[in-house]
Amino acid sequence: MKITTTGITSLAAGLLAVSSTTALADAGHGTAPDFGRTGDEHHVSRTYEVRMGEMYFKPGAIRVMPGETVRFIVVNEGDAVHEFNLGNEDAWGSHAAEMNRMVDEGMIDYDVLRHGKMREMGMMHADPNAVLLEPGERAEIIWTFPDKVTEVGIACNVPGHREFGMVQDIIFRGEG
Ligand SMILES: [Cu+2]
Repeated sequence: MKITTTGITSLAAGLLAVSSTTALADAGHGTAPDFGRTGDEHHVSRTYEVRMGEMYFKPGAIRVMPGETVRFIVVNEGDAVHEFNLGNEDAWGSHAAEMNRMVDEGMIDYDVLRHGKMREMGMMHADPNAVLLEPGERAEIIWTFPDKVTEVGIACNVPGHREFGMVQDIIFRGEG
């Protein structure tokens, strides 16, 4: 029965991944707490290079204006796989289960991402608000922040990392 169960689980995961990608493309984060959406590169007014390592993001203070579109150039300068995930506690909480499963299923090792396995399981980790990088990799996210000040930050949801300090608020100008 184990094979059957695994088959169903991975099919369900595949369907889930497809439907959530579609929802994100259509409507930002739908009814989820609004922490922004994918931005247009023509509207970028600020660029941050964010470096990730064990267990930090640099710079430690990222400041944005409400409604601003920011380009994040994300570099993993550490020795382990790290994630740059724009969101809030609720979003990270539900995403953490997926990340735990990716480790359990061997999709994420300490310093390697098994892309073949991720494809196989239908878990390509292609959310517009996040990138998962091996040591030495870099990626870019263009993000438009909400018009009003809201709770948003960055976190690494590789199991254990957020708990060990890979999380910080993004500061809206005027918040101090
Ligand atoms: Cu990390």
